Amino acid sequence: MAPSSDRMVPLLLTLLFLCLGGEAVDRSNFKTCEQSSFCKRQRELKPGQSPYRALLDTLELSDSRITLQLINDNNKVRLLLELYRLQGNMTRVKINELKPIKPRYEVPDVLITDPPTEPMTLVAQDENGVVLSLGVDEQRLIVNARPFRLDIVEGPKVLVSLNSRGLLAFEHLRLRKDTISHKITSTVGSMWDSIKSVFSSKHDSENGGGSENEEQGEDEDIQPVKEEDDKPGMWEETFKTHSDSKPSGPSSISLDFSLPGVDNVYGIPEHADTLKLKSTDGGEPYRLYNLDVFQYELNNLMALYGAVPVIISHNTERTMGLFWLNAAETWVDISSSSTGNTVLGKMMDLVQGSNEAPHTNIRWISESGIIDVFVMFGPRPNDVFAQYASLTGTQAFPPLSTLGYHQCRWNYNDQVDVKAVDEGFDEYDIPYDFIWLDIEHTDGKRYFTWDPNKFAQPKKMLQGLMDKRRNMVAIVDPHIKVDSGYKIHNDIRSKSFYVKNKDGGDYEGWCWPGSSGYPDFSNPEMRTWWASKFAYDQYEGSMENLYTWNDMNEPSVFNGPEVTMHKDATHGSWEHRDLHNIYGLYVQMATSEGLIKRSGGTERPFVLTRAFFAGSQRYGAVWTGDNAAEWGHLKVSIPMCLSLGLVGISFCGADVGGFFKHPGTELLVRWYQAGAYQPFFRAHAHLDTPRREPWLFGPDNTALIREAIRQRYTLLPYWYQLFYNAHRTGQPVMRALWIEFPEEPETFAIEDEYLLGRDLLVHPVTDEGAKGVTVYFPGKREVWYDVHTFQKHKGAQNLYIPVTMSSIPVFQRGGSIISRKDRVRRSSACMENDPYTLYVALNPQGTAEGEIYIDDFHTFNFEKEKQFIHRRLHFSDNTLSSSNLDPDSKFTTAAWIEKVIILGASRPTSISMKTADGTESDVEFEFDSATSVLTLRKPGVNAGADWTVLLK
Ligand code: NBV
Repeated sequence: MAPSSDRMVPLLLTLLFLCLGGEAVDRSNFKTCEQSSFCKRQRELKPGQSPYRALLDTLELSDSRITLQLINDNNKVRLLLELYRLQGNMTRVKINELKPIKPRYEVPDVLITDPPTEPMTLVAQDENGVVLSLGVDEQRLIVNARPFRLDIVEGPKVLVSLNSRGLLAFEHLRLRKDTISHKITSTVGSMWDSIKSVFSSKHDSENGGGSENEEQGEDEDIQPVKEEDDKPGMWEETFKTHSDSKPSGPSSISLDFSLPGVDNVYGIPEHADTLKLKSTDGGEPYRLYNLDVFQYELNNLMALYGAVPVIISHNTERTMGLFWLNAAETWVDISSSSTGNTVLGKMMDLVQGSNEAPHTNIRWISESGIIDVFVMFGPRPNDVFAQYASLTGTQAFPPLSTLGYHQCRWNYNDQVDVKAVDEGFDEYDIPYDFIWLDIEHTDGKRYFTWDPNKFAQPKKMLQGLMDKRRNMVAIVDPHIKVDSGYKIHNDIRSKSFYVKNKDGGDYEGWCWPGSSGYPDFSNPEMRTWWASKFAYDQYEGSMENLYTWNDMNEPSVFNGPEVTMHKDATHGSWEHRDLHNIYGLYVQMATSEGLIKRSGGTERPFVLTRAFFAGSQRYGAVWTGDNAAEWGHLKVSIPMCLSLGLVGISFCGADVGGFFKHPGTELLVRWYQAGAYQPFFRAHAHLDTPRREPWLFGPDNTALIREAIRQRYTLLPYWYQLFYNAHRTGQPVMRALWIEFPEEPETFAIEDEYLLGRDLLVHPVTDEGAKGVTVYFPGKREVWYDVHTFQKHKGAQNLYIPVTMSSIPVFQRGGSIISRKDRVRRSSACMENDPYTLYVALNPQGTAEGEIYIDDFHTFNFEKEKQFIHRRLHFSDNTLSSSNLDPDSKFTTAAWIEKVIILGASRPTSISMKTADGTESDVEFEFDSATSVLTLRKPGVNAGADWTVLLK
């Protein structure tokens, strides 16, 4: 039988991709800064020539907000500067046109609340500037009038300067030349006039009427078109065969930030590059523009699937953050140097009293929108995480099962295949929690449906998994097949929920189903409708143990410019250009709301997304997309996930084994070993690769993979506790070493090892043929215990640790207590009530401290009803005790403590256990003097109870 056209389309598209893509990324599909006209225009501006001046007589100071007009002395266009002091040691700086001819996009839905403000007071003012007190730690904000410049100082130190290099540039909205010449007579002209007058009066009243002084009178709102309006790409831009009609003309914005004393900056994922950001001097800037990059390359600054416009700066004294809230295409230039020879640089040197100090300059450039930037002053790393979390929220607390192992490939062929793979895990005694279905499970790439032949009884399949306490994830992509026989499409079309093209029709592009529409996820009504489609009676064949994967949500448009949506497509009154980088967030947001709703608000959702933005942490997990089965890709998964963790997105992982190509067994085993210690642990593979289930590589390799996965399962209590902590505080689960050792410069560039929480140091083996790894043990006063051999290593040194194929170098910090479940079963749910083992690793002072967190592992009751157990475990003076961290919490568990293992102990004569009711009993123990390990057997207390163990 000839393949149906439904099946031919993806086949052809895959072939096309393979032919076009070849072996590595085709860079010519993606713009360089030079090819992106606004980036080019902005980068041509030279530092030290700022045309902006602050009009001090326009200063208005209310308790919590300061406004001040800025004027561009070249074209007389005015900007409105707004300053806010935010609670929690942050400052917000907004700059917009004073009177734009139409509103400019301000990113909604990212901030979780209107950030609470604090008062600022005027300290001094003269004709050169203004000094304001920010209320804390002698922090002051200094506005320099000519040229405009903002410095935030603390005591004698400059923390950050804005526009100190004079690169503030605001391309004001303007009318096209030909529109202006016909303004009086044409309908378009009068339409513009009415839009303009409605908007100006609204804006005037919001901004206290503005100032009517000489430079920008009423009739000057529409500027005569000058030379500067005619630069290439301002009114139309062509890239390859695509043209961008730019209905609003030029609209880009830029601002520079100087960070004296700083030479380490991190963040702005997603790039397949180093953790510590590099200088872009003489090269390409970092690009933030969510794109589906086929076969992405390592070590370059090209954009990838997601974008979080946050930079974290760090030196031994202070950690700070800059959050540039803009969802348009953005480029970031970074240069690190001493202040140099410019006049401004010399001034800065004077303020700092040195010209030797390191210095980092950061420049953000975005295509449209406004300048809205949050400066987070730390000063410690955890303060910055708390500050950013107060703005954009924290990591969604995932169901425990999602922290287990996930088995995926493109594709599991049919129900029989799923069953066989599921049984394989039992046969080979390997635990797993989720099996995944990729796009081929659908009826012709119509999401929310099942292939009628291959997946004829989805409920039967899901029930089979449920009986084994396992789960499934099925893909739901956001491109919708244009097909009048497909209800989802018909509904979206009839409700006019699709993104529109520039001419007002439904935007159509090519994706897996062939011709596809793209729902406008920026529309809240559309999102509510989408969410309703996950109801059990809407999504046929779905059950409670079916969760969702959103792929291709950059969005990917095979025949679009740079494989994405045309920028002049529209979302209501906004262009796609304005909100491109937040589209993917909205897709995951709507999907996760759907999963919550289908359970009546009780169950925690799980949604994996490929595209993301600031705030995406609130909606689920992220993975690093289509990597390859190469050692370099295994290595880069660490800095990629560390960078995401720094900006709030903790639930991160890379395709274990590599998506493209087929890994050798050594690479595959090493990848499992590394993946078992990364937050999202999923194996995945391309359609064209040979099968890779863990038992296909011979018994020795199966055993190694089994052991790696089992290690993951034993540590689930710790992972769960770390995610609970991330959910409450914004602190990353997977942490760069410098976060915990901020005063130790040796840690600042380390990216081949990391910490899980505070207490587990992980250095996966990521080199082919490795016989050892060099581990940096941080902390002068720390000791670290090998979790497998219990060997103790002193901190603040590099040590060569020999490895074999079974080694996963992991070390527990002395001074910590980690809870594990050492009896591994089929899936995490099967281990729910299993007993805990406490690993107490003593520091040189003979003390240790940790936590244990338990709840029902899947509902929101922990939040709504305080149904949880959260206890502090503490060891000092030979006494180990468990005490309640939250007296209002209520939950009971059947799980008990079956063992306590104390590392770095000495031999006691006896051990007794005292419970809350006063009963005391002896505890059996063993002491190994060779390793100094003391093992307490069956202390026999409930994991939720108060108790004390006394070593005599
Ligand atoms: O849905 C197919 C794949 C998926 O397996 C992969 O994980 C995604 O990143 N998808 C991309 C589309 C095609 C990739 C060539």
